[in-house]
Amino acid sequence: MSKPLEGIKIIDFTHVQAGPACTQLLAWFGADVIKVERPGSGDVTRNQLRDIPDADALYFTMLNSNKKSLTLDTKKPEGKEVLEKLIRESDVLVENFGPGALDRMGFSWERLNELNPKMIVASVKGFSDGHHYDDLKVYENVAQCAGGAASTTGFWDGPPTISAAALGDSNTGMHLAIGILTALIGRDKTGKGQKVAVSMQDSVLNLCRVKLRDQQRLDRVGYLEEYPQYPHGEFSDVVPRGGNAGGGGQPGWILKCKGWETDPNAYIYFTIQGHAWAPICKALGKPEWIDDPAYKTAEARQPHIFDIFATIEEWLADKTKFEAVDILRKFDIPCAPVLTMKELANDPSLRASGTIVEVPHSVRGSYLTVGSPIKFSDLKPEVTASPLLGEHTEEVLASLGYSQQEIFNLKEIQAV
Ligand code: CAO
Repeated sequence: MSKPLEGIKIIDFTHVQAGPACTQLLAWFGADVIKVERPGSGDVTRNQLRDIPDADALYFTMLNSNKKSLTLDTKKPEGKEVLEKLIRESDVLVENFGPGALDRMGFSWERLNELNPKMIVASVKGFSDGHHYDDLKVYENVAQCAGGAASTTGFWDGPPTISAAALGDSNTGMHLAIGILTALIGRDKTGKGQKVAVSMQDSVLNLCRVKLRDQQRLDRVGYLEEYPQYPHGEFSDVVPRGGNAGGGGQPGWILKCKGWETDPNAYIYFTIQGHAWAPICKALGKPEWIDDPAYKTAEARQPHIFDIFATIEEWLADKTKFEAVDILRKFDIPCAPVLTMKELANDPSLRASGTIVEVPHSVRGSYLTVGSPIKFSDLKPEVTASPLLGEHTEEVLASLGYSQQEIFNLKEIQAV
């Protein structure tokens, strides 16, 4: 069966995480993704945090599967010439260089559009064009701070906190992938390419939209009833850090289970859904709470919600996180164990669904990666190894019409 993006040729001028996450996704879905890398060094993540000497680091292999690697010094005239040929026959160019780098290389949007008016040019930058910080280089944690995630994550008595989830990097890459697919559909109608730009700040803020909701509620009423600060604590004029509070209309918290004293992850997340109050009381062996006016409504529960959580923790004291969830699931209570990376890596369900996949690699042996989180009825994305640096240089140059002698000469000039 042909894959939906088969026939779409993508110049992958990306590095580190935000851009590569985007192009990897498109490669899984069938696009021909050619990663253009600097001769001799390539994407910096090939060397970062290596666990095996002389083998591409996991940081690289887990973000660049299913791609080809073409080494090309695009600052040299011969490299520019190859890139121009590639541009003329590609559908998309994706880049996440620092601000202005592509222009300095001689490939401004205007020039790219002139070379191939049908090509979509997709960029990740830290801040959007015209923003007062649009000259800044940005990494993940910088974006989490700039996009509102850090000020709203963590505990109220601690500093702003970074999430381990790549809200700035991979999340921005996913936004960009949506933009590229939209522009491709648009091109089918107009025949024209366009520029697609996503900033890391905007992408983080998009995921923090409920915090902007909360800022407006706070401005209006002066408190936020689902936060731990309510009703006994203080609110200032900015959205506070709410610890592990649920962000919707149902309170939740991370609760200790059996073994928490020695196992830092012996916890579950427990949600108190309003309409599930009766099942919760039954599950906890507290049927008397069902109609007790001090417990019956969400409003009545809120002032002593942490006493309720403490009672649930007493119930959890002799149950592991897995045993607790197995009981609570029967009562329709939204909950989950706090899972470690080790548990996730070995989870049979995730292996069966293709979310955790083992990929053979010619140098490092097999490694685990996260496969497509998007599941289709008519497409099963296969994850193949990331390319070695320059692995496909000859193949790509030959496909552009270069003879063996020209390829040899080019490689000499480029010092590949
Ligand atoms: N041949 C020749 N030169 C190449 C090349 C190639 N194949 N590929 C890249 N280069 C050059 C670029 O032209 C640029 O040169 P100049 O700065 O002289 O114009 C340089 O390599 C790359 O610069 P950079 O600014 O992208 O790299 P950096 O390591 O200084 O910064 C980063 C990295 C990520 C902070 C920056 O790229 C950035 O802000 N990107 C946008 C935001 C982003 O995507 N960040 C997320 C990264 S994931 O955490």
